[in-house]
Amino acid sequence: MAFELPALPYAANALEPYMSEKTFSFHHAKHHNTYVVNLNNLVKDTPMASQSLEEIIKASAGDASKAGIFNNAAQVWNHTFFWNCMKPQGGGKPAGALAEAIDKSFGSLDGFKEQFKQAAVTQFGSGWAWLVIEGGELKITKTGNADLPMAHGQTALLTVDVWEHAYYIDYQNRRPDFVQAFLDHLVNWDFVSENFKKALN
Ligand code: MN3
Repeated sequence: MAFELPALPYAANALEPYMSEKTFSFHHAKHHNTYVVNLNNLVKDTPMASQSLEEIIKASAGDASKAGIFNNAAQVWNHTFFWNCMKPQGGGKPAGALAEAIDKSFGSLDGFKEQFKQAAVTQFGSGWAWLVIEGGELKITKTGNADLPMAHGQTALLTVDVWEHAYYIDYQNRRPDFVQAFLDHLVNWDFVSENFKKALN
């Protein structure tokens, strides 16, 4: 069964003006779709064709002979996760146990935002910034290219894509402005909270 490009969890113009329909027309319909097409071509007629996306990612991580498979599988996962990390009228504040954990780990929500933004801005070249949980502790990390927390024994709670294709149409070279808008107006804290609860169970 081939992998399919998942539909966006909102309309392609729903995150305007912070992320434009034009950005989605490339980022979802072209970039994300290309990773899906490439992955299907790479695993076709191999034992991996019957594996889940997560199984493929874990089986190919760190294996140089499977770098193409890892890169495309991880990018399929990363983008689907990223779309779900955002919602219209997002941003605001987390609630409940997640809010308490963020305060404990980063001092405050503002402290978290500052450190997350710093990770996103200092990721040299293409990659991702993450809020992860590892051994019960919240951590902020960054990864290059397609790399992701799953390959490092961590569970992803939140991510932002800092490849130039994620922001160039709307922000040109201003990655810090993009990350700030993501934090202030786009983050879907309900999704992050669900991920947090699942990771603790
Ligand atoms: Mn991308």
